[in-house]
Amino acid sequence: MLARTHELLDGFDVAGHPMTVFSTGSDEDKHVGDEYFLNSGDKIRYFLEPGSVARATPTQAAQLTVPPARSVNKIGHALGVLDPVFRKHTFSDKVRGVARAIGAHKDPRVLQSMVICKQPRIGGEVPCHNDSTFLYTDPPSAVGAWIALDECTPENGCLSFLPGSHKTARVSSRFVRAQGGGTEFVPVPGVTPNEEDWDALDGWRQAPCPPGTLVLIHGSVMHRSPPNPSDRTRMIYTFHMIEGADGSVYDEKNWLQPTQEMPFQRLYGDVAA
Ligand SMILES: O=C(O)CCC(=O)C(=O)O
Repeated sequence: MLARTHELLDGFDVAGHPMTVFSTGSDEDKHVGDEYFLNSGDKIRYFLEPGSVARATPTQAAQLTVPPARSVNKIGHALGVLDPVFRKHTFSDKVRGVARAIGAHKDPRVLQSMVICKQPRIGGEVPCHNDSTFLYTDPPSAVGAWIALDECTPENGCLSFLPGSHKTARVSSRFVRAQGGGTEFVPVPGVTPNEEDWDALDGWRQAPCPPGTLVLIHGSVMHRSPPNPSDRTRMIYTFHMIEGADGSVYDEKNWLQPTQEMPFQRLYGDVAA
């Protein structure tokens, strides 16, 4: 998967990428940027590190300040379905066996699969969050499968977790498509938000790990990762699972929506090789 990631990055062609939209900030261009993000659930798209783009000026278009292969923050969000290498690993007997062993879902569906690059020196932070906020189901059911492709250390931005937070954090808001375009957080009706400032609490623990490690992330656990100021990449591959069996509702407001061409794939179903 690491070799394939480098192939994808080396093949990344910035021509036609809506990079400019993130820089000019005009409403029309922002709309193009939103479209690029919101319709990425059934595609392989490249999202840039803010630190890799020099903003447009009146006399010059936005441009990359680093080579294209170094500019990418993440590649998603249907990598595990559309790319043969990532698909092979996502729908492997090994992964299916792990999903059966943890028994979180009767009929797990795979969604939001991506590589996060955390590029040397410019790799940005992933702020404190839990995954069910982003992939909201009623009841909450998200589980992340996160696989280190590089050595992940405190120096290059390994994950940190707040142990036990999955038992107390309520999924009280969800990340949805905003009516006027773009995205926003809205409250989950009937769920009282926690009062904690999770980020500021004591007890956060870093989770360094060697390449090849699979980390299973409970949909309610608070986690985060800092920027990568080091000279080494911190590549990881992650996909998420939700309950697809009757009784679980995937929220129609969620930022990521299944499409007719690509419904969320069944982990235990047949996937074309
Ligand atoms: O890899 C990271 O730094 C963050 C990943 C993450 O937060 C997630 O997969 O939910």
